This record gives sequence, structure tokens and C-alpha cells, in this order.
Amino acid sequence: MLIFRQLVDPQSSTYTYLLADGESREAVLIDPVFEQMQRDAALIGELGLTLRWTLETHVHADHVTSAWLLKQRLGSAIALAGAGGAEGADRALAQDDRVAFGTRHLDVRATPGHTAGCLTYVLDDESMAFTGDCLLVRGCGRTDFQGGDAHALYRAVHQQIFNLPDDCLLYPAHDYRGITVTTVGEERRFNPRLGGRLSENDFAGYMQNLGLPHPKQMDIAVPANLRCGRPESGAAPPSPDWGPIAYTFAGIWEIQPEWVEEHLKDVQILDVREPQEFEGPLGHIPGAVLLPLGRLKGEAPQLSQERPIVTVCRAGGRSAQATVILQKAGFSRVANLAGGMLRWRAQGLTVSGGAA
Ligand SMILES: N[C@@H](CCC(=O)N[C@@H](CS)C(=O)NCC(=O)O)C(=O)O
Ligand SMILES: [Fe+2]
Repeated sequence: MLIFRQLVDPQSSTYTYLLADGESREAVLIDPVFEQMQRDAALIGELGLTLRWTLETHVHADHVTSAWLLKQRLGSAIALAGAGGAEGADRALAQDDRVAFGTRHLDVRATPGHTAGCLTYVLDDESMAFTGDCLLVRGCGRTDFQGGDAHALYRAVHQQIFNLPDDCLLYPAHDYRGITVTTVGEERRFNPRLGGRLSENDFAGYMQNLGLPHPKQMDIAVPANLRCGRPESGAAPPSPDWGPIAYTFAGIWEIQPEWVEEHLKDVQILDVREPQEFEGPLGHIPGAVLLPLGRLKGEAPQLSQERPIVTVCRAGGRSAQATVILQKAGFSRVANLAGGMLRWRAQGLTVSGGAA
């Protein structure tokens, strides 16, 4: 079984692709985005995957890769085209190389033209391919910087992508209209720049007159990506350090009950249940302050910022929402108690009140 996810970075309209072998749980991540590292690491953790490789389709000009961050965090190895000129990769890829994850693999095809080092990754059974900015849905990458070359791009598309099976799904690195996927057959017929009977010279003429402004992040992104996303300082951006809090794919910072019990005096426990639940059979955590979820937004400004806040409810659902409300109200050190009072009690931790 193949595990497959298409993820989006809305800021840069970049797609990141997670592929994993369902048996061995080994995974690869194509074109991960720096700002989405926590999200992607959370998904990989929740699906029980081991990230073997981060792969770049090219040295991007519009966003910074999280390849280096993920290597620090998950121990993944970095691979991209040798022709892209980046330093800090574990493996330099070229035409006909193979990147394995468990029993599955991706075949590497060199598809230059958007940049000199663009690659397309083709899944072992040719059911899907990841074309980067070589071929986009009914479009293609621009060819006006980073060694771009319209003639090379035309040939790459015709010789390396259009010779895949017609029903092979094509996944681009970007789409600016929110379209997610296409097929070889469709693009051969309907791509307005490269499909039908358009010639290499027709295409070059089209590309010379695109007239696009340069990507906004270009001056930051290109140098950073030439270091595989290693920050200039050599250090990862700070993540919360007041406790062992973990980000979930649902977008919530969570903390485990054992740590909270051992650090009760270092945090504020904010119980967001209703008063009758607080005094009911589940009891509450010693020292907890009661503020039902429905009143939280209005009364948050009265809470102290002095100690981090751990939110709690019955099962951890309403209290997850509470962390979102608190963050919007300007509280940065906030986490949800994983599993709520139910897990707290199941683990035999100290309770005030409640039934035995
Ligand atoms: N407005 C975007 C520009 C994006 C852009 O230029 N994207 C490149 C790929 S890195 C491209 O080839 N775009 C093709 C197109 O927009 O048709 C930004 O500032 O990031
Ligand atoms: Fe690009």
C-alpha cells in the first residue's frame, strides 16, 4: 500500500508531497516548506512514518525549503539535483537515479528549463510523477532566471514527461488557481504552451513575453535554498521551551499529563468545563482555575501572562479550542492537556474532589 498526501503552503502556493510505503512505513517528502515544518513533522509522526529523504524538485526562488530543519529534527537525508549547485545535500541526484523508501522507489528524470537543476520524480509503477515547476497544470514554470531556458524546458517536457503513460497523474510544485493534479494525456492535448501541435519555437516565443514580476521572496529564498534551508546563523528558529510541548497536525500545541503533574507550580491550569463538571465526579486538577470556554474570549485579558497556561476539559477537545482563543488573545505560552481529565484520571494522577 502506498500512503500519499498532497499538502499546501498557502503563502507561496507550494505543494509538498508525502509518499510512504505502508508496510515498512518509510517515507519521502518532496518540496517541504520552511514555515510548514511543524505541520509536516506532526503528520509524519501521527502516521507512524520514518522520514528517509527530503527531495527538492529544484532550488526554489519563492520559498525556503525545510530540508535542513527536518534533517535536524527527524534525521532525514537531503537529496536534490547536483546540477542545482546547492551545498549541504547528502546526495546529488541526476538522470536515472533511484530514491528508495521501503519497497517503493522514485525514478529521477532531469527536466531542466525552469532552472538548470530541475528534476521530475516518477513513481516506480509510473502511476504518478512530481514535475516541480517544469510542467504545471495547463502551464509551466517561467524560464527567465536561475539558468532558465525555454528550449530546454520544451524538450524536457516532450522527452521526459509526455512519454509517460497518458493516465499517469502529474503533481506540480505550484498552482496559483488551487488546481491540484493533472494527467499526461490531458496536458499533451490541452496545455496551452506545450500541448497540441505547438512547436519549440512557438513555445520560446510565448515564454519570452510572459512578463512576470520576480517572486517576492527571491532574494531570501535562493541563497537559503543554496544551503538546503540551513539558516545563516546555523541555528533552527526557537521553538517553545517552557515544557515538552508537541505540535499536532490539527494545529494544536499539546502537553502530556505526567509532565504537568510534576510541574503544577510552574504553570497555570485553566479548566474550561462548566461549573457542574468542575465539581462533578471527574473532579479537577489541584489549583485549577475554572473559566468555562464560552466566557474565555471575553475574560482572557484578565488572565496572567506570568506562567504558561495549560488548558484542560473532559477529553481534550474544548481545551484545544481554548488554546486557539488564548493565542489569538496574545498568550504565546499555551498548551492543551492531552486527553483531558479522562486521561489524567486513567493515569492515576492527583485529583481534587470528584468520585473515588
Ligand atoms: N507571485 C509569486 C511568483 C511566483 C513565480 O514566479 N513562480 C514561478 C515558480 S518559482 C513560476 O514559474 N511561475 C509561473 C507562472 O506564474 O506562470 C511570488 O511572488 O512568489
Ligand atoms: Fe520554481
